[in-house]
Amino acid sequence: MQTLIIIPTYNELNNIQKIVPAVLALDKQFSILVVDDGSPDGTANAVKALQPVYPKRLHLLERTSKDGLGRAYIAGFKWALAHHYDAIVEMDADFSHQPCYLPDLIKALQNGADVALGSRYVAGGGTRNWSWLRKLISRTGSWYARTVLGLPLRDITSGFKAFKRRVLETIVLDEVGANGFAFQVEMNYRCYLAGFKITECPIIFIDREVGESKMGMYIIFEALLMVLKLRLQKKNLVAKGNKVIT
Ligand SMILES: Nc1nc2c(ncn2[C@@H]2O[C@H](COP(=O)(O)OP(=O)(O)OP(=O)(O)O)[C@@H](O)[C@H]2O)c(=O)[nH]1
Ligand SMILES: [Mg+2]
Repeated sequence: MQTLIIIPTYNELNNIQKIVPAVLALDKQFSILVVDDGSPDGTANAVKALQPVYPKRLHLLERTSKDGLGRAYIAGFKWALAHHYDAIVEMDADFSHQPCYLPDLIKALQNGADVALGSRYVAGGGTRNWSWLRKLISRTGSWYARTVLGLPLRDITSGFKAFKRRVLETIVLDEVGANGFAFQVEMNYRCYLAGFKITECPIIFIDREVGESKMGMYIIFEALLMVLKLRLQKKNLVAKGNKVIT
């Protein structure tokens, strides 16, 4: 499967220089799109410097200012659909999402899943070096979203996931409203309501070692409200999301 791994970045200079080689060494069919929001630390320039090493396999989408993870991914998805990729992957730059799990996600798609979710909360999955507070926020968030939305998934906020192309062709990308933490929840909900098969693959999630976190209270509040909003919009989403799946 020709696979595009989308890595959104904001001030990830040190991480991007390491994650690009680690990902591209795994499989000749893997390419990367870095979506950078004008990182002041020069992340985009580091990508440009690496591009000649990986002809046609390392791409860069530059946006002018920090506009949130969700918007960066939507821009990346549109770029992917304008090119010929069979699978599109979401992945953080900070090595919380270990490249070694990428083949598992792709294998899950080949075995029939439409969406393969890197999951901390299924057998074999877990977290390393996370503070009790991050664990609590993540577990509670997953429970809250699962309960309110009735989603049969364990790790609803995971940002390490692979989509078959047709999934992103079906979801109305311009209508995805969430931007922070809730973006992952909203994408899962839209995929579920559209009838796509979502499979969870175990991953061990490692806390970032380098660079600064972009998590904040605003992102948590947005997530709490967004889940309620999605639940209220359910009828509308079902009507719009359920295009005929071939
Ligand atoms: N393009 C873009 N990338 C972003 C933005 N916010 C975060 N990112 C990137 O999205 C990925 C996830 O962000 P993180 O800061 O790691 O968020 P997190 O994993 O919830 O929190 P920590 O790992 O604790 O820092 C990283 O690769 C970030 O550089 C943004 O506004 N624009
Ligand atoms: Mg992170």
